[in-house]
Amino acid sequence: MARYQNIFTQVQLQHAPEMGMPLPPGDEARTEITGFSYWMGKFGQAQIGPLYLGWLGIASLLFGFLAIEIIGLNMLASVNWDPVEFVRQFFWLTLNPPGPEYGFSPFVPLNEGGWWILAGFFLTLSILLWWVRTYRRARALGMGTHVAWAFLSAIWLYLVLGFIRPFFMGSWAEAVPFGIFSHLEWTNNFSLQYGNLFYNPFHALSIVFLYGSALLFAMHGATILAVGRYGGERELEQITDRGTASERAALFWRWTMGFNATMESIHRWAWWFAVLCTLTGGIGILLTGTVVDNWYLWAIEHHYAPEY
Ligand code: 07D
Ligand code: 07D
Repeated sequence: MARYQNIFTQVQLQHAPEMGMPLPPGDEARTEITGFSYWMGKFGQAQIGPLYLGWLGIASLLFGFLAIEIIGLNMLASVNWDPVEFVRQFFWLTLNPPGPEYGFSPFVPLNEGGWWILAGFFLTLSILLWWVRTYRRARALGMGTHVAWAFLSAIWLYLVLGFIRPFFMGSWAEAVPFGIFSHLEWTNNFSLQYGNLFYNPFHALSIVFLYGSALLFAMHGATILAVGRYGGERELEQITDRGTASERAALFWRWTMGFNATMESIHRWAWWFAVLCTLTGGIGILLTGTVVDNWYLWAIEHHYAPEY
């Protein structure tokens, strides 16, 4: 009987926790606590921890907690501090940015958007510190910093939405509110106000990479699972030999569509598609209202939309 077929049928071994390589002296910020979870083992590794929690991680968590606290307490205040109503109305509660009368001033009364600026400041600090953490942990492990740069692409879109574009528009009121449905309303209104985002070619590009990421993920995930019976997920051992899972996986795509990615290039495809989704998205949002006021009229002018 095959004992090791693929990630979903791993034999779970309970053993002394694997602590990883020793860290250089003075860099011992790993928590020693570890545990095993049978159910986590069904989805990934059964061993939980050790976690590296240096000062960057702690500071990031603290600032993130502060932001969530400000958002939560403001939401609670908006339902007269009634915890039942807070839970009942949670999805519709919101903390809004300052109104247009305040422009981009950093000095806004707390209850008129000042709390939003503070929460946004702490959230951004938290995200940026977490970014440094992804960079530094990768370096400490002697890895490339690809994860950090991909994360930065998402942060770029986040910063365009909440800071860079409002800065260029001279108004906090352009920024996204904190709230589940309120941020969806903002998204809808943004499209309506600027003449239908579907006519913004960068929105189209962003969608291409979003859909493309899902397609690539499906193809890659399916391919590797399909060669799981030959040990395909153990990629390193597969690269040099003939007749391996890798070779079958590559041949499958060459036979079905005439072209195959390589074991390395497929991950570059995935990285670029994901990164370009938020990179082009951020460009599209930044151009809106600053360079282009109405995407539909822009599209007609540039023969991107038909003139009815
Ligand atoms: C699965 C990884 C885990 C992450 C999760 C999200 C929070 C927010 C805060 C109550 C894929 C954790 C959520 C920490 C709690 C408060 C104040 C990632 C996975 C599970 N959105 N959006 C959601 C954010 C924008 C849009 C869901 C964040 C833009 C649409 C969730 C940001 C626009 C839809 C959420 C952000 C936009 C959503 C699920 C920041 C244009 C949905 C997200 C920081 C891009 C979907 C009710 C998810 C939904 C949804 C979070 C920005 C549009 C609450 C943190 C302004 C159309 N968004 N969003 O799974 O169900 O992501 O909404 O920029 O349909 Mg959004
Ligand atoms: C938001 C990056 C920031 C997130 C960060 C994460 C935390 C939580 C918690 C760990 C998502 C921080 C995380 C703080 C930590 C835990 C638990 C990435 C974010 C840093 N659109 N649209 C896009 C489609 C329409 C609109 C992108 C489709 C309408 C606006 C995407 C359709 C209108 C914006 C996309 C459609 C409209 C977008 C987002 C279809 C509304 C944007 C890509 C089929 C009625 C955003 C250029 C992404 C953008 C965006 C898809 C329709 C509005 C490809 C498929 C016409 C305002 N739309 N859209 O990765 O970049 O987001 O646009 O109709 O701002 Mg759209």
